[in-house]
Amino acid sequence: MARNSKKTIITCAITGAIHTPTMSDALPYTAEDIAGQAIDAAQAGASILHLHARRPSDGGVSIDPDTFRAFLPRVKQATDAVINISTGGSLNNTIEERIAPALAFSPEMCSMNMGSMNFSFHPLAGRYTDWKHDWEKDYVENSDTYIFRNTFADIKNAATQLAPHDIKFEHECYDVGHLYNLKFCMDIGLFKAPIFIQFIFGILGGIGPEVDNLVFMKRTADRLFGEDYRWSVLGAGGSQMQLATTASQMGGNVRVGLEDSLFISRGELAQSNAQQVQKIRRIVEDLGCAVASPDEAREMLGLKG
Ligand code: KMH
Ligand code: ZN
Repeated sequence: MARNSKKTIITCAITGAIHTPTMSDALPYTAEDIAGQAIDAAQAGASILHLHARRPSDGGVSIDPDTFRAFLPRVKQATDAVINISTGGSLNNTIEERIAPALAFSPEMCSMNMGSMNFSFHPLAGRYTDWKHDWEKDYVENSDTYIFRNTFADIKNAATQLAPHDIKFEHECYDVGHLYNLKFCMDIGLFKAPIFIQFIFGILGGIGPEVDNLVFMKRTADRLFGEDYRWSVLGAGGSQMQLATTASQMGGNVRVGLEDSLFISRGELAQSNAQQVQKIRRIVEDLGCAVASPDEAREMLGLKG
């Protein structure tokens, strides 16, 4: 399969671990709402559903497999979308805790974060709203609580435990150095080609959301991985639709969803995940590309099915 397939895979990341329900009424956190929005997103054209779980009581992040169990069967029963379970957890979970849901459900895909970093919701991502938060003060004074730990030992530990499950990883690369980390991990035998890379832009602590940076990440990945990789783009906050559009025109795949941005356009909160999927689907198709079905995505990425 050619790397730059004409079909575009849309991933939808339904709720994540960063945004809070106080920021948008649309952010799902009960099992019912996560399932409902995931099903709607799949019906709108998302062939991969990237899933986190949350506590139904207050919307906080949960890595308890039981909270996934509360919505996964419903999603699987109602759609044939590829299930992608996050191993990101929250910033204070250990890697053991973070991989527990993927080990419990052995999905077709799960995330694999490729480096340690300061990880903050970018202040600019909220520039269109009146959210009350002193981002700068918080991030500086509480820096220690914003460290996203993904050491080589963590990556090796996760990769080794997940290997028997034949799960395709969504390699989360937040900066160009993470591509070199990934290459190193391949060289020492942790991951086998073809790999699937999610280029991530606009997280404070990672590379910024400029098109130049997308071209740079892509060119670097071409150099490091040649024909051995497939790729997708995630722009956080206000960069979501612009970078997804650019990626689709460059032959890549796209990720949208309320995990990555709460907006549908400048100053306007999205009503749902499906609304974002509909928008990027319309753009991709208007610009002459076709959207991949779940089975086409399975074939393009070489999933276990
Ligand atoms: N929250 C995104 C920027 C994960 O779930 O492992 C990256 C992500 C990580 O989706
Ligand atoms: Zn995620």
